[in-house]
Amino acid sequence: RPGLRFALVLLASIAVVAAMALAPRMQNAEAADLSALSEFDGEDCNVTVPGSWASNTLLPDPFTKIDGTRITSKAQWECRRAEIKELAERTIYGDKPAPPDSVTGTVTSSRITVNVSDNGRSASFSATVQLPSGSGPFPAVIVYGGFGADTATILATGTAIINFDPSSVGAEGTSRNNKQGAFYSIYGATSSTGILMAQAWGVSRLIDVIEQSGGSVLNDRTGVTGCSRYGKGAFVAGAFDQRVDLTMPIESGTGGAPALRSIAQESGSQPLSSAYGEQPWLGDAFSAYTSNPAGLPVDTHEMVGMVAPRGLFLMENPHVDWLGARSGSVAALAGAEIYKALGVEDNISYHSNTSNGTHCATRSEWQGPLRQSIQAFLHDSGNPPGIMNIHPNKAGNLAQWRNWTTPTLSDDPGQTTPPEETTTPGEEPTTP
Ligand code: MCU
Repeated sequence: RPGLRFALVLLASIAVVAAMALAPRMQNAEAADLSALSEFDGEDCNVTVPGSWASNTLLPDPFTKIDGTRITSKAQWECRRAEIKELAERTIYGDKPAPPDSVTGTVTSSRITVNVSDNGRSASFSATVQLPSGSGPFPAVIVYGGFGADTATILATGTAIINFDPSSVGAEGTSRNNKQGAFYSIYGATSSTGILMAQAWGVSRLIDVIEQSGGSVLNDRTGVTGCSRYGKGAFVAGAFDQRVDLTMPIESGTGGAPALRSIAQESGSQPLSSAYGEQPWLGDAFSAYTSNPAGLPVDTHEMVGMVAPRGLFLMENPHVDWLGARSGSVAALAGAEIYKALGVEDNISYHSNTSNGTHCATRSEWQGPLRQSIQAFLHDSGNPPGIMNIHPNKAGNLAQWRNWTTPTLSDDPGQTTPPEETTTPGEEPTTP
């Protein structure tokens, strides 16, 4: 039956050709899918930081790359995010080292232990676990510090709590040249990385151990929250680890979510120099910007954007001026433009429309959106709240803070690697 054989060969060839044609598209589809696979997906992005950059009294355009061109596709956000990460580490928070040589540990129903080695040094820390009722494995929310987070509501959603003492990884109360905690045991007491980033590194190592545990107690869905100084920490942890599915900073104030340029102009808010001096929260390099936030190449709306497309629920207190809630709304509104451009507008929520002015109080107004966020991002159930509920007394005006527009980003890759131009060094390009 040569006719049949010919038909089969023809069909097979069509299949092969079709597969070859589809292959790059499938890769592009993966690139366009911005969901997190690792702590940081932009490792291959080749970021070159310039020696200097223009001063800008407005919030920098999140969509303009270091080379001055604007991104045009959603897939390009990954490498733009890598630029933002690098610039933010250099100027605001200090460096977050690449994943360590070795991380081991255990997850039980009451405790997570973490042992880390990197560059020949090692350190350990642990966190306690509280399980909800029901049978696991459960998603978990890492709660920084011991106050301000509504742990009862979190547990009631069938979500575990990991009580994280951030001082075990990056301690408060030290001088900048004698920083303490597990991070500094490995990277040195004079590391220029601030304690917020050190603590964020600790969160990443907890997630490493949860991932390795294979879902015996906890599954791989993780959120992070905390109030006040611990809200600053939660914000940084969520921005700098793409495995965090839901980031929920509460009343984080200066050094947390509020836009730094706006803080400098918001009356009564904690001044940049105060936040820099009170604790080694920010990196040592931030000293150059406490009186000159316009000199920063990035601002916190771009850390908000680093969290995108993942879940983010920012909570703020409009009754205590020190907390800079107006600047918090500025960062949320500007950051929400990044969520919009990526087509995931509902994945960011903001709420400052509270009645009780007590700092870090448990607030009934936050219960509903908290529950809904956890259900959506940690249990794959229902839709996120997608709210921007800003207290009128502390409502920032985005138009006053930007001179850029929000692009419509395509689903196509903005830049493709030209296929025929690969040559081995020393060889002439071959014509096919
Ligand atoms: C909002 O976070 C801080 C604030 O930055 C400090 O100036 C103040 O002393 O404490 C706040 C806090 O953590 O309160 C619990």
